[in-house]
Amino acid sequence: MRVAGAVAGLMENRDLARIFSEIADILEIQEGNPFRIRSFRRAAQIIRDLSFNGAHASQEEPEKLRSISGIGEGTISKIREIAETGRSQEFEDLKREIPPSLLTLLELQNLGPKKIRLLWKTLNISTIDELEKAAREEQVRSLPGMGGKSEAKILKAIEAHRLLQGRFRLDDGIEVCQGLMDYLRLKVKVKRIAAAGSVRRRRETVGDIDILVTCESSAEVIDAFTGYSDVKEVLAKGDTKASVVLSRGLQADLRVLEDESFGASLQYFTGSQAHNVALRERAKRMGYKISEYGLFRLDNGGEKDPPEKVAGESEEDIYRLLKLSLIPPELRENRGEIQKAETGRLPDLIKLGDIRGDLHMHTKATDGRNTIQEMAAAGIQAGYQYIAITDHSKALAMARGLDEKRLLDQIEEIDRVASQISEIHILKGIEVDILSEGELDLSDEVLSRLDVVIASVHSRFNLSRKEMTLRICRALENPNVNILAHPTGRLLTRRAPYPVDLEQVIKTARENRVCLEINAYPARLDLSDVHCRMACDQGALISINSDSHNLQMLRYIEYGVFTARRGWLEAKDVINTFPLEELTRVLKKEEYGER
Ligand code: DGT
Ligand code: CA
Ligand code: CA
Ligand code: ZN
Repeated sequence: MRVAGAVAGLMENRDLARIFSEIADILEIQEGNPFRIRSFRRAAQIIRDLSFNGAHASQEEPEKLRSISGIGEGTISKIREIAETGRSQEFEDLKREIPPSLLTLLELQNLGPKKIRLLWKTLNISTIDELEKAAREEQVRSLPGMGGKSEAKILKAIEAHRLLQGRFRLDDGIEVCQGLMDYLRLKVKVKRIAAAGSVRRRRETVGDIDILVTCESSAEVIDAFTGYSDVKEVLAKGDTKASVVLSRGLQADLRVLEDESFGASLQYFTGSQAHNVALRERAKRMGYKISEYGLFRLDNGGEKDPPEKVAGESEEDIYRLLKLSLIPPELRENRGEIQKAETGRLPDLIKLGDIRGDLHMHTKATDGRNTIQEMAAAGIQAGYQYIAITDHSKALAMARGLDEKRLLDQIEEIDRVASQISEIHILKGIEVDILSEGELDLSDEVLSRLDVVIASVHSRFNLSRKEMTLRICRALENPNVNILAHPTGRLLTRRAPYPVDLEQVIKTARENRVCLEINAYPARLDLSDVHCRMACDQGALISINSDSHNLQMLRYIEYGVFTARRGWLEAKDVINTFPLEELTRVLKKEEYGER
C-alpha cells in the first residue's frame, strides 16, 4: 500500500505532515497555546501514517479524513488549503517570526523548544554552528539551568547529529522512489525500470535513490525525469544519466541503459560496494571480468581477442555463471552471503506472507487512535490469525498509561469484544515500562493474567552501559515477560541507541525464554539487521511487531520483515509466523522454538 501523490501533482503525506509538525515547533518556541501545539503534533503524526493521500482526500473525499479520530474540521481545512495553494498561510506567517534555522536546532538530542528559545533570546544563537561555538567558548553555562555538563552534552549532540545527517528513512526512500517510477511509467514509454542501490537492498536508511531504465528514447525519459514535479534542483543532465534533488534534499540518480546490459547494471548498481568488490574478485579468479556492462570471459585466446560477453541482460545469468545461487538484494553486504551461495546454503528468508499476526499495538485506552474492535477488524483485513492488544502502563503518564485497575477493565473489554469476533484471536497484553532499577511498572499478579507481556525502556536513557544492561536483564528475568521491545531505543536519523551490552541482553533473553522485538516502525527498525542476526545466531527468538498507534500503521510490519531479511532470518526464527497454538506455547514458555 502506498501513497502516490506526486504522480498526480499532489503533495505527499510526509510533506504535509512536516508542515503540521513545524507549525507545532514554531508555536512551541514562541510559547504558544499548548492545546494547539498538541493538536498540530497529533495531526502531523496521523497524516504521516495515512494509507491514502491526505491532500487528495481533503478535496475529493473529506469524509475519509473526518472518520479518523484526532482529525478535526480545522485540520481538514488546513490540509485543503495546502492541497489547493501548495502552502499554509499560517505556516508562512509563523516562519517570518523566527529565524528558520531554529527548527534545525530541534533536531539535536535533549534540546527542546524552551532551551532553544532561551539560547536564541539571550545569546542570539540560531544555527548549529553558532551553538557549537558558544558551547566551546563556555558561554552556554552562564544561562539559567545550564552548566558545564550541558555544554558537553550539546557538543556531543551536535557530533551525533552530523553523523546522522544526509540519510533518509527507508520508507521515505521507497515511497519517493516508487512515486517517481510510477510517474516515469505514465509519462514515457519505458521498457524495463527498476530501483537499485540501498533502496533495493532495503537498508534501514538511504543516502540517495538509484533508478535504472531502458526505453525507446533516452532524451525523452531524461527530460521527464528532470521535469518531475518534486524536483527542486537538477544537478546533472547528460545523454544517459541525470541527477536531481527532490524536496527535503533527497537526491535521485537515473541511468538509461541498453537492454543487453540491464541485468549487469542492476547487479552493479544494487551493490553494496563491498558485495561487488568480493564478487569481482571471484569473477577474476574464475577467468571473468565483471562490470556494469556485463560479464566477460577473458580466457578466449590471445591478448588481441576482445573479451567475449557471456551475460548482461539478466542478473540471474551473472550469478549463475559465477556458480552462485541468486543472492537476494537484502543479503548483498559481503557478510558471508557469497560463501553460502556457493554451496546453495543461503537462508530461506522470511517473507511478508509468513506473518500470521501482530503482537504489539495500542488503542484509545492509551495513546492509540482506534478501538480494540477497529484494530481487530484491521487485523482481519491484513489476513492475520491473531493480534495482541498491548497498551502502555502507568509510568507513561503522557500516554495515559494503564494502572492495574484500568488494565483489568481492559482485559474484560477484550473478552467482550472477542466473544463477538470469530475471525481473529485477540491476545491480551501490555507494553509495561521497565523502571529505573529493572522493576516492572505493574504487579506480577496482574501481569500473570495476560497472554503476552512486552517490556520496554521509555525513560532514563542516560544510564551507563553497565547500568542499562543490568536494568534490562533484570526485567527479562521476570517470568511474566515475553518480549523485549525496541531493544536499543534508537530513532533513525534522530537519536542514537543508548549504550547497552546486547550480547548479555540476548543471552539473558534466551535463558528466560524471552523474545526480542524487531520494532517495525520505520523510524525505529530496532533491533537492527546486524543485531537480529546476532540474536538469532545466539539462539534467541524474534518477534516482528508494528507497534501500531492507529490502524493505518499495521502495514509497517513489512519494514520489520525487510530488516529481518537483512538479518538472515527465516520464518522459523520469528514467533509471529507460528500458528496460534505454537505461539501460545512459546508465550507460556513451554517451548522456545526448537532451541
Ligand atoms: P546509499 O545511496 O548511500 O544509501 O547507498 P548505495 O548502496 O545506494 O550507494 P550509491 O548510491 O552510492 O551507489 C549505488 C551502488 O552502485 C552501490 O551500492 C554499488 C555501486 N557502486 C557505486 N560506486 C561504486 C564503486 O566505486 N565501486 C563499486 N564496486 N561499486 C560502486
Ligand atoms: Ca543510493
Ligand atoms: Ca546513487
Ligand atoms: Zn508500543
